[in-house]
Amino acid sequence: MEIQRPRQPWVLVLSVFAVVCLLPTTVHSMVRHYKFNVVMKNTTKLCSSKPIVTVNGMFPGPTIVAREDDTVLVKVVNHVKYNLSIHWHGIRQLRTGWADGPAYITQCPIQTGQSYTYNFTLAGQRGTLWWHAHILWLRATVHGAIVILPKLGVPYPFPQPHKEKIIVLGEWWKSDVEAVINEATRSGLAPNVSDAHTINGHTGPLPNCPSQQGYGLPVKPGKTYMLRIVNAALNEELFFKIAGHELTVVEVDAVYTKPFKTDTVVIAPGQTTNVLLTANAYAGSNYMVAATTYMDAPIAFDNVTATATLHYVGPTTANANAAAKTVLATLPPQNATWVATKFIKSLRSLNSEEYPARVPMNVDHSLFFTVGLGVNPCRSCVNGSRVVADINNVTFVMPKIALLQAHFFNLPGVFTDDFPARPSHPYNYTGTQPANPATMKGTRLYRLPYNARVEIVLQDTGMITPENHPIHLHGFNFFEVGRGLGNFNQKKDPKKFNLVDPVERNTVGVPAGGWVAIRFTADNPGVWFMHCHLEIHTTWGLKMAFVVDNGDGPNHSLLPPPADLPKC
Ligand SMILES: *[C@@H]1O[C@H](CO)[C@@H](O)[C@H](O)[C@H]1NC(C)=O
Ligand SMILES: *[C@@H]1O[C@H](CO)[C@@H](O)[C@H](O)[C@H]1NC(C)=O
Ligand SMILES: *[C@@H]1O[C@H](CO)[C@@H](O)[C@H](O)[C@H]1NC(C)=O
Ligand SMILES: *[C@@H]1O[C@H](CO)[C@@H](O)[C@H](O)[C@H]1NC(C)=O
Ligand SMILES: *[C@@H]1O[C@H](CO)[C@@H](O)[C@H](O)[C@H]1NC(C)=O
Ligand SMILES: *[C@@H]1O[C@H](CO)[C@@H](O)[C@H](O)[C@H]1NC(C)=O
Ligand SMILES: *[C@@H]1O[C@H](CO)[C@@H](O)[C@H](O)[C@H]1NC(C)=O
Ligand SMILES: *[C@@H]1O[C@H](CO)[C@@H](O)[C@H](O)[C@H]1NC(C)=O
Ligand SMILES: *[C@@H]1O[C@H](CO)[C@@H](O)[C@H](O)[C@H]1NC(C)=O
Ligand SMILES: *[C@@H]1O[C@H](CO)[C@@H](O)[C@H](O)[C@H]1NC(C)=O
Ligand SMILES: [Cu+2]
Repeated sequence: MEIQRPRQPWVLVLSVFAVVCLLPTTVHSMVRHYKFNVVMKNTTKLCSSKPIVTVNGMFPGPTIVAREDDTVLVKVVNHVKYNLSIHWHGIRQLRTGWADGPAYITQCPIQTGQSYTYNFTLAGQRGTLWWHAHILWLRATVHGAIVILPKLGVPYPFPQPHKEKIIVLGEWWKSDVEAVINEATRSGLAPNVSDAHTINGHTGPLPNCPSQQGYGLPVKPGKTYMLRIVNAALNEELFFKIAGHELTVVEVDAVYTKPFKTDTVVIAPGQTTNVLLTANAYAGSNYMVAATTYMDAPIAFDNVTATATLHYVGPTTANANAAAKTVLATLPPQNATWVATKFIKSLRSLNSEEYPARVPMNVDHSLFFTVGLGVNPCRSCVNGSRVVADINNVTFVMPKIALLQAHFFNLPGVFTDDFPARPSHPYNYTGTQPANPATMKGTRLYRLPYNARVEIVLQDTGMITPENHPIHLHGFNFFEVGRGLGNFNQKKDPKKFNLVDPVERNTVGVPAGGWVAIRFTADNPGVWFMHCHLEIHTTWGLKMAFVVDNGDGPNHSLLPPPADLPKC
């Protein structure tokens, strides 16, 4: 994914490098205009073709490239039969919640034939993020990377790489994805798992489709590259690996980390990871690049590995020839929890003078949220029951109009602000499960005053099965101050919290049968969604929202809605 041709003169769809060269050197922040035409596009993978929803006919979609402090305007025009909205995943959206994107949370959907211009400023962030549809299961094909370059003249806190490459990992179904989730919603059962994974839109050759080309990653001997990796898969955490090469992690979720070396990257849906790759292996071989599922619960998963090829190029090593031997990657087994744990425990904020970790030392709101599955009665479903998911036993019900509008205009009857701060009936979450796996329904929010310091312990439950849940919070970054297996212990565990250099991010994996503690400061007024980034769990109801009140004065208040905000 390097050079993509602009569809229209005013559509900036260039490579990272091209844009770097074109950036004017006199202006310090600029307004960047993009146009996203959402259109169907017939696409062939796994040797069969189907129409998919795309932005500008591309899969993955166009990359947004901007600098810290720039304002980004994206005009989204909906030419497809589905309702649509787009989320700018990880962008803080300070006071601009109207541009966040989750349908029925911060906006009504952009209906067929309509358009909406997302308007937001990139304040205090630099690194890789991504954008994706935030309605139905459209994000399977409606997604792309966001590259936020540092301010002009500000270097990376690591040696400048020779080149940068975007690596978007995805999941592909042979069937229409909306048919897959509709079928599951009707039956009350889990949806079909995907048929393949993709690396920048390519599966690589597969036994049942050997002609399928893989993505190619050309490198020059001795040079260092930065890979900006995005996990855009719907339901699967992934291991990412390049045979014969070590990777140095330098950033996650657009926050610099202390660099560390690894041979395997672990990345959950919603997360991004920047790594440095030095081309220092034998240049006469090709090397397999692989993305494969990490799943340590007894749940069906897509076991098809996506492959790409790293190959050396240059005056003395013109080995782009297919005859060169390919060194295969040794992949961890799907249930290699130890590989995931080692990777996750290595992540630390850089916490330098320039990039300090501003961890809240004290907490005003201490929340304990269980995350897990449940089963509710359903007359029309297979065997009369439906699998659901919940936070603190509440299966979230989507409202009919956007929560942010209801909040801003004080519309009654859309939501209540009584989301439980802790379970009403505590039990041994990772032990024997209660006989009744039912949940309750509600559109319940948790209210926070401006600047409240918040701690949330996210506790996985074993209801139906323990499982890893990548939890994503909109509107904020948070610090992962602690994690562990079993039940969180309020007396012992906080003593082990890292309040010095914990990793700062927007999506965190709650380990299967364990817990994670996060902290953030609620310095962004608005309504902010929090949900599992496994799309099936979100669909099943593993979601809630915070309503953060305005602070003092206009600078600490939500802006009024833009004139073209879609209506319900
Ligand atoms: C996709 O292909 C079908 C038939 O193969 C055709 O009818 C349809 O017009 C094509 N759609 C697009 C968007 O190209
Ligand atoms: C974008 O939002 C800012 C306020 O944050 C406003 O000043 C500006 O006019 C908006 N731009 C457009 C094109 O609507
Ligand atoms: C799901 O998988 C089953 C079994 O392979 C198949 O019969 C069904 O058509 C699939 N559903 C969709 C929507 O592809
Ligand atoms: C992947 O899963 C399918 C279906 O469960 C199974 O038939 C196949 O053997 C598995 N392949 C590998 C490589 O494990
Ligand atoms: C991982 O899965 C393999 C089978 O695929 C099984 O033999 C092994 O016990 C599992 N390991 C763990 C730690 O669950
Ligand atoms: C439905 O119930 C039947 C009979 O108890 C059982 O055999 C079957 O496995 C159940 N199906 C599912 C999907 O749970
Ligand atoms: C919770 O369940 C686990 C697993 O069965 C058990 O080891 C543990 O002792 C239980 N804890 C309590 C407080 O009962
Ligand atoms: C969850 O709520 C349902 C419905 O009110 C109730 O039946 C169930 O016992 C509750 N479960 C827990 C663990 O609180
Ligand atoms: C609001 O913020 C702007 C821009 O940062 C600043 O110029 C202005 O003084 C602030 N106003 C108040 C009342 O703090
Ligand atoms: C699209 O969104 C509008 C506004 O919420 C809603 O009235 C309509 O039913 C939706 N259309 C579909 C097909 O879901
Ligand atoms: Cu989940």
